[in-house]
Amino acid sequence: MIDLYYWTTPNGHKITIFLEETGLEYTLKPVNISAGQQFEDSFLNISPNNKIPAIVDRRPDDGGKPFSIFESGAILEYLSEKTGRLMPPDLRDRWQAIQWLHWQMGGFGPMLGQNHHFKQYAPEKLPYAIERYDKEAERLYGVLDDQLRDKDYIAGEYSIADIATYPWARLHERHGVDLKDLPNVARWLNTMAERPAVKRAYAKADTINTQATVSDESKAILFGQGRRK
Ligand SMILES: N[C@@H](CCC(=O)N[C@@H](CS)C(=O)NCC(=O)O)C(=O)O
Repeated sequence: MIDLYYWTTPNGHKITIFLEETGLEYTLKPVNISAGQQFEDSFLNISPNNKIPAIVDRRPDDGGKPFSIFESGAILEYLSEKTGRLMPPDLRDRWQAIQWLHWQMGGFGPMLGQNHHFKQYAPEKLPYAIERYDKEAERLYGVLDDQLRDKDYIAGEYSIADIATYPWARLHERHGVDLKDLPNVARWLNTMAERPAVKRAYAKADTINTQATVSDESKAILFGQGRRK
């Protein structure tokens, strides 16, 4: 029922986790972003920002024609509304989940992406950029640890806020973050990793792409983009 345009990256994993959690029927449509498949017209019609993930709902609830959505946060909200799952019913808890989803989308994900970029991929090692994003990673993981202090999950009960945040936080080593000072994040990461649906989502990723390294050619594709012609 759902076509998921996907690659094996943190933003891609968010949606496979959601789909595995809810059992919604889906078909994976791999888009190899290291090979430039995100620039194909058929994909751009669905995702004009040339990024995965994106979905097409072949059976939207209004009974109308197939319907596409890009941006992982919007997809999670849409699927949560469609299934009535993974969003707390209580007004205050629901808005906790929504706030933390937006925190992940606007802060945790983008800042950690820059952190990894300047440490791992930038051709020059720029101390200012590395320090800036290391500090930001330290700050953001601290904020998450505080939020998880007295809860099993970010918004109290398990929600799309956890699903959005986990694929990034599980890469804490790559962000230079040591869990020893983040006991609540460490506990939550273990809880998340043990969820059968999370295991299934990552097992599925391994069937799509086993290549973790980024080549010089793919760096040029991913990091050399200007305005599309
Ligand atoms: N805010 C977007 C970010 C998506 C994103 O950055 N996707 C990356 C992979 S994680 C991508 O498709 N990159 C391909 C490109 O930039 O050409 C979302 O959460 O959906």
